[in-house]
Amino acid sequence: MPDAKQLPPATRWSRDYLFDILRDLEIQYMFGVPGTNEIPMIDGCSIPENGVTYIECLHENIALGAAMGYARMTGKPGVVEVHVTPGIGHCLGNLYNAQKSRVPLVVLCGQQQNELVTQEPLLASNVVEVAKQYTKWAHELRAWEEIPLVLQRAFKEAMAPPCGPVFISLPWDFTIHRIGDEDRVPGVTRIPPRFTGDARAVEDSAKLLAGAKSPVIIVGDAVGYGDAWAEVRELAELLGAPVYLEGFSSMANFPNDDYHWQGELPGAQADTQARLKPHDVAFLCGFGAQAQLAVFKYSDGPLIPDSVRQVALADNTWDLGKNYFAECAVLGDVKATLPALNAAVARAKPSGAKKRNDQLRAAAKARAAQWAQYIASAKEQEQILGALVADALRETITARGLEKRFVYVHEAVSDSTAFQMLMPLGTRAAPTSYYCVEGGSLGWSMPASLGIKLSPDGWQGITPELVVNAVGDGSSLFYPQVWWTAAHRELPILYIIMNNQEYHTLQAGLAQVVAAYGSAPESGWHPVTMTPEYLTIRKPDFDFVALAKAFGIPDGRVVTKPDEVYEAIRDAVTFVMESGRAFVLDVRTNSTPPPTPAPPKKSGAAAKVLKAAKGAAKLAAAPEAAPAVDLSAPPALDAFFQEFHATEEERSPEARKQITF
Ligand SMILES: Cc1ncc(C[n+]2csc(CCOP(=O)(O)OP(=O)(O)O)c2C)c(N)n1
Ligand SMILES: [Mg+2]
Repeated sequence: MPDAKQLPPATRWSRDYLFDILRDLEIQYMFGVPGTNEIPMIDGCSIPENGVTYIECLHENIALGAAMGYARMTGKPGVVEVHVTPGIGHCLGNLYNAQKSRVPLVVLCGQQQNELVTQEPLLASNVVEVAKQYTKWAHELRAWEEIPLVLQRAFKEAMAPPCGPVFISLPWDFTIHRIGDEDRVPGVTRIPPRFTGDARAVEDSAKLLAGAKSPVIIVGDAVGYGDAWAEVRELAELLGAPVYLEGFSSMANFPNDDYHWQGELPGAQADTQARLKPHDVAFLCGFGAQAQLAVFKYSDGPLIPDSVRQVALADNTWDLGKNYFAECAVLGDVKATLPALNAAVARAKPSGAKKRNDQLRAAAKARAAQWAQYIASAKEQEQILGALVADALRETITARGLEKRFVYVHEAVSDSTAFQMLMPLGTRAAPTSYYCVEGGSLGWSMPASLGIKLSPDGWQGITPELVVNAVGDGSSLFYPQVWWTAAHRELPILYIIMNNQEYHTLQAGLAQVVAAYGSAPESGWHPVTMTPEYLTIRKPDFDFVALAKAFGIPDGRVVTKPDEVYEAIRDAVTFVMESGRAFVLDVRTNSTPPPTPAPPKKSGAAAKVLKAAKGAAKLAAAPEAAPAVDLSAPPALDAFFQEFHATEEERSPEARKQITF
């Protein structure tokens, strides 16, 4: 047996084909959990000339999630190395998230020795079958000679529009063949993503949109990935159209300081229908997640009502007319195609746009006022409402001028509206300033924060000097061992645990199921109790600061009172930015909705609303003068709908309940 130490350092092995590609694409990290089979691959990370560092994770779903964060923040594929059947099995949650969010990944799996697989050795199975349905391509190598061919195709596919994960099973013995110095992967084929849509289809779409009496735009992740805020803003202005984001947007797909912004579509069938029904034409712009809800009845009709004519633009055929008929369908990149569409819409001079823009501006002002009022009242409460955390982050980030130097990683599931409204995700930021996933498989944010922090050059003009991850207590408990990697790699990340000691989202989900089926003639189902213990996380209670300490993060703070929140966040941000170490804030947020002191204020026309806005500005200056504010749910984001289309019932806090999944 040759002694490795006696071989010349330039000796090349078949595993080095991977490093040729990583060098070519300037990919600096490989994420994984080691097994014997992966050792030759991981060993390649110890060769300084390869320029690749192996990031040790303590669970495969962490490795996969971290690679997603790296991919997001670099625009390049994340690379993961997992171990046989349990390795790929463990990372399915985030693999699913990556597929839904179209994150480019190359997942390598160390299969057992090729000659042995048929005999069913330890840990082996048909791993391609496991990964297949969540990937663009899943393949097990037939011969070691295939490695350069397969890897170049894998990276090419992961990066080709629409991006996504690819899975490659490598029988481990294939990776240690001697190869010559001249045996190299010459490069990876790159397919430029900015292709424009058919000119005729663009003209037809513009005609339909410009002729609408009440157009609406729904933006999906393709807008964020394409960095196409400016183009969508121009179209929204030309049309006078409100802009909704798809539910569980992976990025900030539209800036929240543009008055057309209406937040994400709601997560219930009737609510989605109500938002879209007032419109005659909808523009589905890179909108992939067209059914982000859990409870649906065919008898109650389609999510986009039949009365709404549809125009769709996407970089793939699947999303065009996916669920219903799209009268105009344009296959093209959003950023590359919108200039032509906008020009055609401008030429057509849509009527009524100015009036609608005025209404949208007034509604956005009114919404800001309602939120100022809500925050002022929240500060006076005994318990901490989640919105205070978002508001405090906004205050600190803007005070320190970090708008282009922070990334917010979101998994504070039942506080989504507050974070989306209050975080500085406006025109000074970029789509990549916000990270979430479309898939909804919990445990995406803490892993992703690792990979985001490992990408200092950033993307879309955003650098991750400050990485803040707000995460529900339940969600954080899927992978708290993330903290070991954060400590081991000295990654200064601010973790904020929204600790309400429960699965609040699921309590809302239970209420939604009962509302939908409790009185339905074909069902009438009711749970044994509406307040089940299995939806709480108590007895024993968690102390997240102590938990983080066990994983090697000694710095943290428990926050229990509203008046501590702002100072705690200011100090924690200073700590992570100056010490270079992670910090954990365990924020004890309210677990049951606070009492409702008064019904929501009735307001109708925009004039009335503006009056309220002025009042709220005063109120923010003197919060002690705050009148009773309904705190049972945060104010709505869809201001245009609330002011101009909603019924009194639809304006109620009940109707603003969170998305459930
Ligand atoms: C892997 C996975 N398991 C279970 C769920 C179902 N689920 C959806 S929301 C939720 C509760 C999240 O609790 P927490 O993070 O504490 O946030 P809260 O709802 O309390 O704000 C659960 C368990 C899921 N989405 N993904
Ligand atoms: Mg919770």
